[in-house]
Amino acid sequence: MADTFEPRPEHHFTFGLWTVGNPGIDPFGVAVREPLDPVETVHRLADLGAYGVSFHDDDLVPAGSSPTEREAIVKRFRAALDATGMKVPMATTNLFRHPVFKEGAFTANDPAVRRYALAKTLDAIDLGVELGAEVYVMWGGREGVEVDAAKDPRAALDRYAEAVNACCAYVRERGYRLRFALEPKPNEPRGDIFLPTVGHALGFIERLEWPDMVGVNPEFAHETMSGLSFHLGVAQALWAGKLFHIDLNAQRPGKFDQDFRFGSEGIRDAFYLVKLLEESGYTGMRHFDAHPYRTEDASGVWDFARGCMRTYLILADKARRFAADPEIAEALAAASAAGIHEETVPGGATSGAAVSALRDRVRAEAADPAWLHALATRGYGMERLDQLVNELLLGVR
Ligand code: GLT
Ligand code: MN
Ligand code: MN
Repeated sequence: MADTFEPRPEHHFTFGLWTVGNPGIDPFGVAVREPLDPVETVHRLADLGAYGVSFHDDDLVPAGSSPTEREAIVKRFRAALDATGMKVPMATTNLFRHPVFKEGAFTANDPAVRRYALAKTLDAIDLGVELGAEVYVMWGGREGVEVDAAKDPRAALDRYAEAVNACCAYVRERGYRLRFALEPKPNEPRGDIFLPTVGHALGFIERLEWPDMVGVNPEFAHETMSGLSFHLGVAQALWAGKLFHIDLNAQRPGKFDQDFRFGSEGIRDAFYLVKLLEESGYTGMRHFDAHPYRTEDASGVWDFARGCMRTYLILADKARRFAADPEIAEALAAASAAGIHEETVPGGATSGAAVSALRDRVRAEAADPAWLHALATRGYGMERLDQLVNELLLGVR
């Protein structure tokens, strides 16, 4: 049944083939669902109103396929894309499943493993670009350590940077229109992973050869695992002009990487995130990197996919209501929320003279104890504001 929250291609919702295709394997149990044919995935997601799909090289072309098999697979997949109008905005490499990557891929101690990882990535870049990808995600799940004695972490970062530089050099040489997005994660499957948070990744990018070609792909679950605010991490990525892609899902802090349906946990965090994305003018994909509960059969998989997209649209609607709500506007005024947009140093913080003039002015004002007392004792009305947001989210306003 159609309603206001019906997903449509212009909403730019995308799913990894590995998400709806997740068979429900966990460290304690075997698969509970049959593998999904990527062509069926494209059709089902198109029917649900998605914009496109993403994939790891091996999700589409199983490892060990011959060139003829690859060609047949790509042809059949492209036919599904053409028939549905679905796009492939992002692609990535599986550098974590094969045992060869058990000690790392781009940061493995053994140069032969690193070279294999790089060659596999270049092949996967060709495949992604062939199908239209403009963003290439790098999630370094195996780039990490359990035994600190065995790896020089500074050299590992050199090798990591070298691998990203090599991929950029290849893309430039080929003339591809492709940008890279590094995906941070603190741990799992490795004990500790390099580039554990958005902040670490942003710092790393600035040391690369072509920093403009590289941004981030933050994931809700991963920042939340670190006990961090996803909303603030994404805000900083936007501020730095580095939000090239995003992985939406749900996660409770302090747990394994749950990758639940978007909005199923942390609904307030999800709300502030959607509000941020919608208000920032972010034009990229709203990509779901989540998977259905292990309890689900084939039909539950599509309930899951539909739920991710509907929750996003519902929260986008809540964000519009937030902006239009007069009582919320009053509470925001009481909190001086607009004040954050005013320059601290009128005329610009880069002028030493303006900074000194400001100091002199403030000194004079602060000499009056009443002035400081008024600032110190004022209220911000945030209890009221926060409750208004709760009531908005709970559907009573
Ligand atoms: C894997 C991981 C995700 C990454 C995918 C891209 S693979 O499912 O858990 O967070 O985004 O490599
Ligand atoms: Mn995850
Ligand atoms: Mn992810």
